[in-house]
Amino acid sequence: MKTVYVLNGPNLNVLGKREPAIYGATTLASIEADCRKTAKALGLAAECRQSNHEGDLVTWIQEAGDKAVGIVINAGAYTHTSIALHDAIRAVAPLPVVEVHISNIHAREPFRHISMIAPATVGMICGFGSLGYTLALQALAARL
Ligand code: CA2
Repeated sequence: MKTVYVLNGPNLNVLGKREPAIYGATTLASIEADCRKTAKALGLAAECRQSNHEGDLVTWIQEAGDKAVGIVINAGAYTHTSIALHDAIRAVAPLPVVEVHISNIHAREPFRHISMIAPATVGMICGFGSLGYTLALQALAARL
């Protein structure tokens, strides 16, 4: 079975427990279960991981370069700051990477309008809540 890595960054482990007005009431565990189900329906296996540490995400992107056919990533706030994640994604090219955000980052504070990783990805899905992960997996599967 071909594997897709679904990576989530800092604070996404508290989804569904804080700020439901912005991020919804769905927990990360529920999103990950949905990802596994969606991936299976697409003939893929989802390997889901979350970390609050930038280096873990870099390591997992590198690992996906060897073990996966693509990556779905919500890098959380590192989206807006991390050249290390940008470089890691570039380093696994041509592995396709789809960026996801639960909220519409372009409709929020100016500091969220810039994604450091966007130029290294296939594309971004944002503003559709937890559905974004399903859409990202579908986009990745279509690309493969
Ligand atoms: O909209 C998204 O998915 C974000 O990647 C979520 C990040 C934020 O920094 C990005 O700008 C957009 C935040 C992760 C979740 O943080 C929470 C904070 C409080 C309660 C629940 C989640």
